[in-house]
Amino acid sequence: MLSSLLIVVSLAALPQDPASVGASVQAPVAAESGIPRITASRIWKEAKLRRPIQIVQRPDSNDLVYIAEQSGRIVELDRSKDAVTTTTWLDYSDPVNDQFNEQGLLSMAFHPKFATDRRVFLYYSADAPMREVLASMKVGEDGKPDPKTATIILEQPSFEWNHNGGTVAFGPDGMLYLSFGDGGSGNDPWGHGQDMNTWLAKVIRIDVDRVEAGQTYSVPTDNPFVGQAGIKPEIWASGLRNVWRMSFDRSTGDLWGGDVGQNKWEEIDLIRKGKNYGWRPREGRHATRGVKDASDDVSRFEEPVAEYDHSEGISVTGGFVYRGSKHPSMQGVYVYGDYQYGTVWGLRYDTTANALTNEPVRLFRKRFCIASFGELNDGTLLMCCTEGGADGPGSIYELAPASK
Ligand SMILES: [Ca+2]
Repeated sequence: MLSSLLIVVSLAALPQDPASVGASVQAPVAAESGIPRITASRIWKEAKLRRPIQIVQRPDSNDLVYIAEQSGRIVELDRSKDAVTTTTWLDYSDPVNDQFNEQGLLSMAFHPKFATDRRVFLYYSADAPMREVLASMKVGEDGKPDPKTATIILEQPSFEWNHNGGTVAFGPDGMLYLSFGDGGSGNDPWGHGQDMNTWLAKVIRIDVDRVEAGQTYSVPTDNPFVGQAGIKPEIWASGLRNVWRMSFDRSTGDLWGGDVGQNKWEEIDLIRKGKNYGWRPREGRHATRGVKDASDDVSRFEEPVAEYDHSEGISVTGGFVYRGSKHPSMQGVYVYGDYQYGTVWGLRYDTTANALTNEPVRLFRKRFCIASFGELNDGTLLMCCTEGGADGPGSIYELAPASK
């Protein structure tokens, strides 16, 4: 214990090596250390934002940051100068339908090899008919996405305005992962959670690089249900009610998600190959009482890493594991929050032993809606919010240990 603590102390004292900035840093983790007091500081006040729902950094530039707004606009923020500048990078508000609270441009991701594959991937709601769309667009010579190159990769019909997921993210395996909600309404009336013949209430995994002529993606042969009758082969994990945000731990490759609960329990899950996360027989670590498929049989289902009840929050926003080098005390802390209550927690989890190293700690609570957390290339953790409630102006915060 003492030796690992010493490592952390000595790392903290070292000046930051400029060569390591932007690289994936894997500093030793002091697993037995506690969760530091983490706070949020407003940054980039110059950026005029409206309902920001995601912050993404371009893989090939540490200066350019992209903020997706629910309306379908993406803002490019250049932080190379003292005063950041913002421009509209893409206005896709025509194809995007953001009529209701859980519709709109919901997620974006750059191709992980963006230096050579100039595609950006968008996940959004569309109308007439109501559906969710995963599309790609090529970024042109002018540095902006060209809507003329828009290619629809897949579409999922929507029945209700709510529970549309969703995050699009690339794994360390180069595959595209996408989370779908259960199709909406309440209490999963269609039973999508446990229906393996739909993408709804699932995380899917597809390959957008190895694509046959006439197709827009392929199914990786090592997906867990390939070749099984009555099961969509794209499915990676099931029984997920509405994973609004998920992210990969850049050090371990683990996929973390926050699954939004129904009436009682919000949960944090480690989303693993072929696992069933229990919705709707279970909500959090609890049987969904009063329904015919309620289950106490936890052997069938993957239990959450953490949960909280509706006295503490009502809509979980999954976050990121901190892997930057700037704040050694935050190394390995998974930070997440509640959209509606503005509460932020941190925990540590040993993904090999499958056990919490540190129970969730409440870090702070603010009076705003936490739409997303974001991770810059150097591991810096950000948070994007709407101030003073869902219709307030957008803002960006940086998370860091509180100064003494
Ligand atoms: Ca669950």
